[in-house]
Amino acid sequence: MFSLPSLPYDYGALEPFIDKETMVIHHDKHHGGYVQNLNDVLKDNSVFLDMDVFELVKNFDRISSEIRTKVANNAGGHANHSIFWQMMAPASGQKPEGKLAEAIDETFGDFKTFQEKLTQAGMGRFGSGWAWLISGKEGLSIMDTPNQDTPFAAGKFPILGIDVWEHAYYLKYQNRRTDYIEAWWNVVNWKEVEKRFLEAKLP
Ligand code: MN3
Repeated sequence: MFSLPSLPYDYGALEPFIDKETMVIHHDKHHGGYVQNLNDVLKDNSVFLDMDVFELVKNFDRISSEIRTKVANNAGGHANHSIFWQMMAPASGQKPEGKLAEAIDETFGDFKTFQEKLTQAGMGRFGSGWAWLISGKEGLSIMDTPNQDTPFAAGKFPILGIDVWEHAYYLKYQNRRTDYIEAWWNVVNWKEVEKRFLEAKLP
C-alpha cells in the first residue's frame, strides 16, 4: 500500500509565497487523491502495491495495458509530489552553494540565467505539468513534462521541480502563473536540492 507522506513543515509555512489553503488542498486532496487512486487500481496486484513508488515508476511496462495509464498517472503524481514537498522550505534567502552552485554556473552561465531557463520551461508547459532540473552523467539539464509524467519513468533524476498545474497556484494567483513561479523561487529548499545533486552523482 502506498501512503501519503506528511509535509515536512506546517501548511502555512510557505506563506506569503504559497498560501496555506492551497497547501492544504494540494497536499491532502490532490496528492492524497493520487495515493488513494493508486491503491485502488493496484488492489489486486500485490507485487506492485508493495513496491516503493520510485521503483514502480520505472516498471510501467510490466503493468497490464488495461490499467497502465491509470497507474502511470497516479504513481507519477505520487512520486512527483513526494519530492516536490521536500524541495520547498520556509523562505530563508538561501542560494545554491558549493558544488551545486558551480555546476549551475558551468551549465547555464550564472544563477540568474538558470532561473530564467527553468521559469521559461514552466511558463512554456501548455496546460498542466512540471518543469525540472535534472542531474545525470551529462551534467545538469532542464526538462518539462505534461500532466503527471515523471522524469524517473524516463530514467532521469530530478533534483528540483516546480508543479505548474493550476491547482498549485490558482487560489492565490488565479491565471498568473508567472507570479506564482516568481514567488516559488523564494521557497526553494537549496539544501535539499544540493543533497539530491550529490546523490545523483553516486554510481
Ligand atoms: Mn500538484
